[in-house]
Order: sequence, then C-alpha cells, then structure tokens
Amino acid sequence: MRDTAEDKVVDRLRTLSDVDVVLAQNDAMAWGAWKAARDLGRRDISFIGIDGLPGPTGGIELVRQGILAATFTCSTGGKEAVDYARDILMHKEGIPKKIYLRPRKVTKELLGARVEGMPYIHEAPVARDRRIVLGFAQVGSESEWRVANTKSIKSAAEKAGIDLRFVDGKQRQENQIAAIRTFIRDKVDVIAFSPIVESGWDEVLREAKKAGIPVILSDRAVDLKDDSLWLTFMGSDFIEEGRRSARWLVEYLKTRAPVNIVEIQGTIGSAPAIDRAVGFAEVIKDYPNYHIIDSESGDFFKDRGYDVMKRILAREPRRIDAVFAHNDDMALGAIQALEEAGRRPGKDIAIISVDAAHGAFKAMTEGKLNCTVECNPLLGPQLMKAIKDYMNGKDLPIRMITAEGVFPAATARRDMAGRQY
Ligand code: GYE
Repeated sequence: MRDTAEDKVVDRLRTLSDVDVVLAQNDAMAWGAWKAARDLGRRDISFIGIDGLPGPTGGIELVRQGILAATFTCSTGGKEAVDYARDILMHKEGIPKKIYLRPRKVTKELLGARVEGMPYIHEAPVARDRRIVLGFAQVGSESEWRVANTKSIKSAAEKAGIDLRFVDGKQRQENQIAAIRTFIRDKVDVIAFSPIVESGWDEVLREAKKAGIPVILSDRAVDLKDDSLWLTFMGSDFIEEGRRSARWLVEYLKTRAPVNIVEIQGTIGSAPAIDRAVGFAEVIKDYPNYHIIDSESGDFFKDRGYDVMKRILAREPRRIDAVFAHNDDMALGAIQALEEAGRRPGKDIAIISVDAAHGAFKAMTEGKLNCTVECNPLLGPQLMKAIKDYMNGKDLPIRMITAEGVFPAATARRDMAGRQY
C-alpha cells in the first residue's frame, strides 16, 4: 500500500543515510517511498517499481513524471485467461499447462518510442494471402523422444496448413545455425528450433531479429540475457523433472541407509542436462544418505548410455544402488550393460529416467526400469497454435510449459495403453 510504504520509509530513511535505490514490489509502494524521500529532502535516491499499469496513477505515468526511474509490467493475465478459456471451450489443440506473461521494462527513454529491446510489439495483424512459412531446425534424431517430437511438429504443421521447412541438425550446432541462416535468406515468416546447447546463439539470433523474423524456442532454452531475441520458449520444466526424479527415488527406497547413485547425464551444455541435474541435486541435498558417486554424459543416446554404464561398472568399486538417467534411451543402454555384468536392474538397482517414451514403458513391464518422469515431446500443436496466434496479432507469453506426469512401473501396463509415443 502506498501510504503504509510512505510511513515505513520515512522511519527508515531517518537512520539510513547511504541509500541509492529503493526497489518496491509494486508501483504504489514505490510512489509512497518517493513521497517519503521527498518530504525528507532526499533527492539522491532512485525508485523502481513493478506492475507498470496504465492510468493517471499507474506506474507508466509515474515513470513519465520522473517519479519512478523504471517499472516492469506485470500483466494481469485477464485477457489471456479469457482467450485460453474460449480456446478450451472450443476444444482447440496446443493449450499449454502453464504460461509466463512477458514482463517489459518501462523507462522514460523507452516510453513512446518504438525502440530496441521492446520485443515483438505488434503492428496490425499481418494480412495474409498465402500460407505461413515456418523454418524449423531440429537437434537430430538421438532418441525416441526426438523422433516423436519431429513427428509431432511435421503432422501439426500439415494439419495447421503451415508450410514447414524442416532441417535435421544431425546433432551439430553449426548445422542448426546454418539452417537458421538459410531460413533468414529465404525470408520465412517464423523460425523455430530446439537449441542443442544453451550457448552460442547470440549472433544468428541477432541476424534473425535484424531481418524482422520472430524466433520460437521449442523444447530447449538458450542462455541469453537479451530475451528480445526470441518470441517465446515452449517446453518442459526440466528442473522440475529432476526434482520429480529425486522425489520418486527417495519415496521408492524409503531408507536411511547410504544410497549410492550413478547419474547418466544428457548432452553436455544442453538445457535438459543442466536443469535435470540441478533439480535432482536440489532434492537429494535434503537427504544426507543419498550420494551421487559417479556421473558422466551419454549424450541422450542409448548406445552411449550403455558405454557409460560399462565404464562406471569397471571403475567404480562402491555398491551402486540407483541409476538416474536423463532420458529413457540412456537408461535402456545402462540396463543392458548392468544385465551383461550379472546385475538385476529394476530389482537390486533402482532405475529412474526421464521422457516416458514407449521403450521405458516396455522396460517397466519387464521389471527392468522402476519409473519414468514424463517430458512431453508432442509440442507440434502448441507450436502451430502459438504461430497462428502471433500472426493474428496476439502478444505471446514469454514461456509456455507443457503438462507432464510421473509413471512408476506399478501402473506401466495400464498407463502405456493409448499413449502416442
Ligand atoms: O529428454 C531426450 C532428447 O530436449 C527434452 O532431448 C529433450 C531431450 C529428451 O534427446 O530424450
């Protein structure tokens, strides 16, 4: 509340001499703090708020008057809620489970001008007398998940009447970058890609922005501070997938005895590998008897998961109680290596992996895998809906998260019926 903030800041400023900036968690309180400082003759302090609402007392006007140095919009979500409610009632495909609305920085110099860094502020919807052309640069075909992802994108584009230019990056970032440059040269309407790793995209995404072509991140994220270089990121919450894997393991083993875990990681530098490791470690740090005793990347390939497990079995003298694989394919490779070493995966060694692809369900029904955490590859409908919404002038959320579950072996036979991948 503005007045409450004013009263409290008056008290604080009386004893605090070296304050440079006040950050308030909404514009009203920032305004109250500004009034307090003014009344105490303190002109040396900047004020930053949040909400960025329009109107005579909204944050945008406070910035325009120089009261706030900046504010950040926090959309109310009302329009989006009504739009999605209508789409749900109309049984539209591609409705995300969760969305994050795009925050925008508002400063005096950004006000009014159509300036750099204000991403994708819409002109009028583009009148279209032809099909939308989408350029998609895929990671490769390293896993069952990836194959299902590609199939979903291709079938959804066809169903949506979108002209798809599809390039398989064959597991090399330079191939994806080259494909994006071709899309720019050919002036496609939209570019989408699944970044094989998080870094190394700045230059080519600046080229796309300069060409005025919006870029959608599908499945994996990039490590870029400048979020004006991409329109939206749709895919899973990989950190949560790591947390769910660890929570399931702790619940399944229910032991205070030492638990030695081997982690078979995905592609080094990729968002899913980085974040799944973060989420898993975040949960097991609260269980001091759980230890990751060895970890190596299998690059999301089954055969490399096999090789990693063989190497770890050869070098690791300690007992292995559990294997956490960042995807099902590597888990299946590890299971094969464990069986060849005379071990009983799924019985004396708990196996947990991510994706929930068909191969994992088959291994669970055979008693060799204990649980798979879903990572939904069927992003095609969501991608095509986002593209059509954008082309129709809608402001897209900055983040769309897909709905996912956790599938233990106990219900695998029932759960696998009717799954699309
Ligand atoms: O888990 C794995 C695929 O990026 C989420 O990549 C995707 C991952 C998925 O190779 O199987």
